[in-house]
Parts: sequence; structure tokens; C-alpha cells
Amino acid sequence: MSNLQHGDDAGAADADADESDDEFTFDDLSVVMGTYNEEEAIEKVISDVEEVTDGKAEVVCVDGSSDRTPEIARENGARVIEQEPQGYGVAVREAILAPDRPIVVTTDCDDTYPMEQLPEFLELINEGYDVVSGDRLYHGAEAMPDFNRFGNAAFAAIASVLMGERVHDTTTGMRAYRRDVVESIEWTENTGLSAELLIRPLMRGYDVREHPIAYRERAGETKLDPIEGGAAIAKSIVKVCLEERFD
Ligand SMILES: Nc1nc2c(ncn2[C@@H]2O[C@H](COP(=O)(O)OP(=O)(O)O)[C@@H](O)[C@H]2O)c(=O)[nH]1
Ligand SMILES: [Mg+2]
Repeated sequence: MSNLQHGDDAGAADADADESDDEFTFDDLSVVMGTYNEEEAIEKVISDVEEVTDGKAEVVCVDGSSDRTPEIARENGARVIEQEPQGYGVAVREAILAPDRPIVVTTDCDDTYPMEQLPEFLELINEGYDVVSGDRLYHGAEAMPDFNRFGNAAFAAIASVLMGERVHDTTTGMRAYRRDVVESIEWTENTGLSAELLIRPLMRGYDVREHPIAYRERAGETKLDPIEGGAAIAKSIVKVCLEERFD
């Protein structure tokens, strides 16, 4: 039986639901992101997190900007770690490993991801899932450029075949992880980090759940070249799936 659950399945019954009183709250959660010249979005993203979590979640930005993004982030209460820009995965890996809170949620700093769904992610972690992955394609992702939508559907199809397990959105930026899962896995990919962060836990038998999310139009310019980035992601998916299967 598959260890992947999707949002429209009955779901939680198969996860090792933790019935104890020590449920995680927003005090146990860090929202982390790479930020690279995201002046247009940073304030909104941080204030959404603050509003939704009542100021309880910690926000961590690993920043490589040459604009005012890091100052705005600090002014809005985020912890900022400075890093030379070296790509998405290098930033996000550092961001994920920075906090010591038990639950880490990744997002992009571009206002595309619905921070208002953070309570749902926390609830699913409390139901026993190790990884909760936002599925943008479930609702159609109309705000996504056509080329990216097609590419993301193709990546999910390739990963599903190679894993022998249906996944729907491998490159989403919004996920919640239990800290022990991220600490037990050595990540290798950069542009393909998001796919790697889904594939390795899934193929190692962790309880992974895809959860439908809304997806908004991006504020500011994308930092990822669709052709070059897309090729890197496809390569990462094949490499990581084969490594998990045969190593
Ligand atoms: N620190 C840092 N952040 C980056 C880098 N590349 C991308 N990011 C951030 O990673 C997130 C994802 O990039 P984005 O442009 O939204 O990619 P897209 O969602 O595929 O269009 C955004 O918050 C970017 O600012 C980088 O080299 N360094
Ligand atoms: Mg983005």
C-alpha cells in the first residue's frame, strides 16, 4: 500500500496519528525561504505569516539580494542569514537547517504561496505526516505560466513512473517537514532541491501527503530560467529516483 496520501483521499487513518497531548503549535514552526531581490513581495509574505500564526511562527530568510530585501525582512521581524547568491537549493538548504524548531515550512518569497493555509499544514503534521507538500496543480494553477504548468505536470509524471507512486507536484515551494526527516537526509540538488525533498522521504517510507493549495500570480520577476532550470530539475528527478532505488 502506498505511503503517499493525496488531499482527496480519506487520508490520515493510514498515518501514525499521534493522539498525545503534545500537539505542535505555531510556536513550534519556522517558515523559511531563500530571498533574492524580492523587495516587491517580502513585506507581504512576512506579514501574512505573522497574521495567520498570530506572530508565533519564526521567519527565516537566507538572503542573497542586492536590493533592500534584507532590511525590509529585518524591519518586519524576520531572522536574516546572508549568503552569496548560489541558486535556489543552496539558499533553501541553509534556510531549512537554520532553525531549531521541530517543524519547518518552506515557501518562496514571491507571494505565490497561500500562507493562509499554514494551519492546514500544521494540522496534517499533527495527524502524523512527516512531510506535507503543497500541490499547486490540483486546483489548476492558472496563475502559473503555461510553460511551467506543462513542465511541472511532466516532472510529476516522470517522477511517478520512476518511483512507482503517483505524485502530482514535485517542484512546489510550499512544504512542511518534521525536522528529524530533513536532518536524516543528505540533500544533493540545487535547482532540483524541491523535487529531491519530496522524492527521498517518499522512497524511504516516510508518511508524505500532498495537499491542494491555491497559487497566486508572482510579485516581481522569477529568479529561475525556465529552460535551464527545467533541464536541471528533470536531471535531478532522474538522478535522485535512481539513487534511491539502487544505492
Ligand atoms: N538567497 C537566494 N535565494 C534565491 C536564489 N534563487 C532563487 N531564490 C529565491 O528562491 C525562491 C524561488 O525562486 P523563484 O524565482 O520564485 O522561482 P520560481 O517559483 O520557479 O519562479 C524565491 O524566493 C527566490 O527569491 C539564490 O540564488 N539565492
Ligand atoms: Mg516562486
